Amino acid sequence: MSIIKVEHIGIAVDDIAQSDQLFALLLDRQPYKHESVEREGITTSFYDLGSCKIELLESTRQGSAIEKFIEKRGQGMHHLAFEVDDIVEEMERLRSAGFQLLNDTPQPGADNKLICFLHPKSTGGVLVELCQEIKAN
Ligand code: CMX
Repeated sequence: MSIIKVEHIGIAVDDIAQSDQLFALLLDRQPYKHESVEREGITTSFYDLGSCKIELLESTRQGSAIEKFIEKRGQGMHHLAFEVDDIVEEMERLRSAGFQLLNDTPQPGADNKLICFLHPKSTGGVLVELCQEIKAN
């Protein structure tokens, strides 16, 4: 098995505190985690829906991918993340199939994951993330 399921949907927001109020009301639950990812210049909150999660993303750095996205398109759906069981193997499969990978090697991401993004120009306009849980040895 390669792609297992939709792990989460990423939503770019202007103000995470404000959006947390909206999404807590919409989803009828509180976020289970707030986490900043320095390398990406973002802060996040995660909502657990059982089979899938919702990730809110706010930019914390000028020029970050989230800031650029909101400038161009406004708040809204930013990426679709698929859980994979072997990210290196899956990256190789997709690279060979002609998809444009945005990372040469898996990178550490939020929520204890190794991640890799695929350019939306090669995936029909959807920014796709592959993610694999980092397991403690
Ligand atoms: N979904 C769909 N299309 C997107 C997009 C997105 N999230 N972000 C940008 N695009 C589009 C742009 O609108 C642009 O389209 P047009 O040429 O039609 O205007 C096109 O992709 C290319 O844009 P670009 O200007 O060449 O490139 P950007 O500088 O906007 O970068 C991208 C786009 C995807 C390469 C960059 O955002 C990236 O590297 N993303 C991966 C990292 C990331 O998103 N990190 C934040 C989340 C981290 C996390 O969840 O942990």
